[in-house]
Amino acid sequence: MRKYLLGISAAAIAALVVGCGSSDTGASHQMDETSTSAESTGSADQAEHNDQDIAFAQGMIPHHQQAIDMADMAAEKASNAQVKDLASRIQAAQDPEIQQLTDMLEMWGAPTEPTTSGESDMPGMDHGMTHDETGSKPLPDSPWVDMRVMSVSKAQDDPGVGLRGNGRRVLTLADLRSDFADPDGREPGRTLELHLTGSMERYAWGFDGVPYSESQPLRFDYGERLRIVLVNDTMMEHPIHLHGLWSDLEDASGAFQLRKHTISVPPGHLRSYRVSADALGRWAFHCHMLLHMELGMFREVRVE
Ligand SMILES: [Cu+2]
Repeated sequence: MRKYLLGISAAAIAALVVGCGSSDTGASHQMDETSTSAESTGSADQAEHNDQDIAFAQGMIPHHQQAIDMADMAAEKASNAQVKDLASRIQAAQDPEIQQLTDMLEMWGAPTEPTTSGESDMPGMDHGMTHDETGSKPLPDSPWVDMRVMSVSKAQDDPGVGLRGNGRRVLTLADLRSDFADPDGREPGRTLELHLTGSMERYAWGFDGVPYSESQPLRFDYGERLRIVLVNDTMMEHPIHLHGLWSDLEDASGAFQLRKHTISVPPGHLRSYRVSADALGRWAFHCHMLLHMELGMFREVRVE
């Protein structure tokens, strides 16, 4: 499972690099924080961890447990020999993973189950934004959502899995700042909070638990300045690209930081940015991991 996730994030990096070209005009292509690469060190950074490591490990234990439960059921009730064989291999593979996750959490002195407070006291939450999004928007009960993030981080300075504490200086989002002030200057008139959601079992993706096939366009009023808040409820990073309009990323205090095409949201993180709806038309708004886009993480934005 871990391998699988890491494999996908390598694909994400490739997608980000490919994703730099866009229909917008006059943009300098911002280097994304995750496109920096370095080799992972072996055991040196095993003890090093952050909130997201803990959230990942805590979240994966029930995931593996569920796989074992399913495999138990198949071993008992299935009739196909291939299914039975697969089930027994899944049982064998998941147990050591649960043990490994539990060991890691114990080493970090963290509980094996997540604390359920929506507002956490973790360092990532201390920055407090000027607006009051909580990252806990209620979503419809949907087969397209198999997890919700328990504590949202706004941190921008985490190099990411495999790049922490390895002796290299890694460029992160926190290092990037436009050398101009907010080109629009107006305070956003409203906030649109969208959750990046998915189901690992179905390998299906969407915004707010709704795949594109079942979605309605997001409507922006021509000329308005609005804030988009993205909360990543999944275990994968999603680089989200709004075509036709700029994405003016805000820093942790809610101030203008950086003009971008694509806002990448790591697992369990929140990013907020301002958009001026200054181009009439129908625009694509999607994850730039094209497989995620194809499998639902896509919306139409209408400026009208
Ligand atoms: Cu994605």
